[in-house]
Formats: sequence, C-alpha cells, structure tokens
Amino acid sequence: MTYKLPIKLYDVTFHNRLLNSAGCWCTTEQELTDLLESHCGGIVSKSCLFEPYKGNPHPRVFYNEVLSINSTGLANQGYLFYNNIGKEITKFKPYIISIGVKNIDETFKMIQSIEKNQYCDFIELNISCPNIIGKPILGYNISECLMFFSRLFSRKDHHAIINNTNKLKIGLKLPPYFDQVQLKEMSDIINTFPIKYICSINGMPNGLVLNEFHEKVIEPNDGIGGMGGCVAKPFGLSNVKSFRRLLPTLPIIGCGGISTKKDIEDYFSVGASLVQIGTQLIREGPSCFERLLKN
Ligand code: RRO
Repeated sequence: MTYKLPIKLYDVTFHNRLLNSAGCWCTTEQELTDLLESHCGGIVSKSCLFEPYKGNPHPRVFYNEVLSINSTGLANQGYLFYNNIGKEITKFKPYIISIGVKNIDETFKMIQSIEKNQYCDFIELNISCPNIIGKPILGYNISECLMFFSRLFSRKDHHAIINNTNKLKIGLKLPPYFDQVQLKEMSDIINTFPIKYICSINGMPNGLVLNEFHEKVIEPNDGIGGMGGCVAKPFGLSNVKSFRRLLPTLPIIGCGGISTKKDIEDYFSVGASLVQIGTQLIREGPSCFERLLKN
C-alpha cells in the first residue's frame, strides 16, 4: 500500500501520504499539537487571514455517518499565529500554511511575510472557500483567477519561484468543478504559472441539511454551507481524474469523502500523490491516521 510510504514533493519529504484537510483539526495550538503527535504524514493549517477572525455564528459545523456541512466562515487566529507555530512544527513534519484568499492585497502581504521566515514548506492558496457570504468562489471565476495569478507571480520577488530557487512553493486548494469545460479552462491557467501542486476538492458549496423537524442544522447563511463526507467522494474522484489527464506531471492531493483504505486507494488509482482527510478526521479525531496506516 503505497500511501504508507514516504513521498518527496520537490525537496520536501512527507512521512506518509495522509494529511489533514485545511480547516479540520488545525485551528488551535492544541489541535495542531494533536496532529503533530498523530500518524499523519504532514500538517495543513486552517485557512488564515491577515487578522484573527471569529468566523460565523455557532452551530456552524454538523456531521453524521454520510456527510458533513459547515459554514465556519474562515474563523482563524491570523496568519502570524500559523506562521510562528511553524517554527516548531517544521522540526518534525512538513507543514503547509493554508491562506484564505479573501482580499488580494492582504494575500500578497501574507505570502511576502511568510516567505521571509520560511517556517513552512508550502503555501496552499485556498481559492475555494464556500462560505464567504456575499463573495463568489474565486476558483469558479476563470478570468479573475487569471488576473490574480498574473499579479501574484509577476511580483518582483516571485521571479525566484519561477526560477525554481528556494522560495516558498505555492499550491492551490480548488473547488469541485461540475463541468469538463471549466476543468480544462482552470488547467490551462494552472499550466501558465509556477504552481507546485493542486489539492482537489474543497467542500461542495451551497448544500443544505435539515434535521428530523425540517430545521437547519447549522446557524449561518440560512443553514447553507460546504458539504464533505461520502457525498463528496464521486466528485473528488472525477476532479482528480480529470486534472490528472489535463496536467499530467503536476502533483495532485486528493480530498473528498475519505474514511477507509479503499477510499485512499481509489484516489491513488486516479492519479493522486497524497490525500487530505477532512470529515472523517472531525468524526474520529487524529487517531484516524493510525487506523488507516495499520496492517
Ligand atoms: O472556514 C470555512 O467556512 C471553510 C473554508 Br475557509 C473552506 O475552504 N472550506 C470549508 O468547507 N469551510
């Protein structure tokens, strides 16, 4: 079972191929410490913003045996927290700082500042948060993405990334695409820039779950939020398979509905090099990594 083996992405060696998904068990110092002590092969932070942010009203996360729904709303401790804690984490495991792309100028400032310290191995730009109320998902707007990456990678200090020196490596967390034309258009954009990996997929946007009394199970946004768990897996698999065909050499981290070894192997069979675990990590806690690596 290859997912138990180390894997090298560029100069970074992951201990095995199982990571947490950004947002799951990775917001507080205690949660990040739990991950450090778990059997995961590397750690991804909560998507962060320039300033700490309290996020949406509670309850904002719900899960059962088949699905999860959340509208956390980018609750986070501010990028400096996730940057500084990286000094400790990177002594033991590869560390990816996920950045929530909400305000483009702030995104640039965060990247610049994180690059100075190098307390992480990759930055994962989250262009797929389904819960920024009133804001469209950047990853669905192909022309905005083109403008965003053009600005990002034409910054003077980013020429180093293009030249492949030791500047920080940038990956993308993508939304699920439901149409092959969009997958092709996004792939063409990704191909144009020095993006080091993609993680596919984030939660499926715009879901609604009702309880036995037909009431919403999360408070924000009329109960509407991003969906994970089993329901997401067919879309995660199809997106990874399509991106593998369209971007034959780019490392892909598969995500969406992984709770068993079969799920992991399915993602590897369509071209993922690593996987991220979200809903099942929330359900089971960080011991899920040890269970999945056993036998
Ligand atoms: O914080 C959230 O509401 C959230 C984010 Br940033 C994301 O990328 N995906 C998600 O399901 N929730």
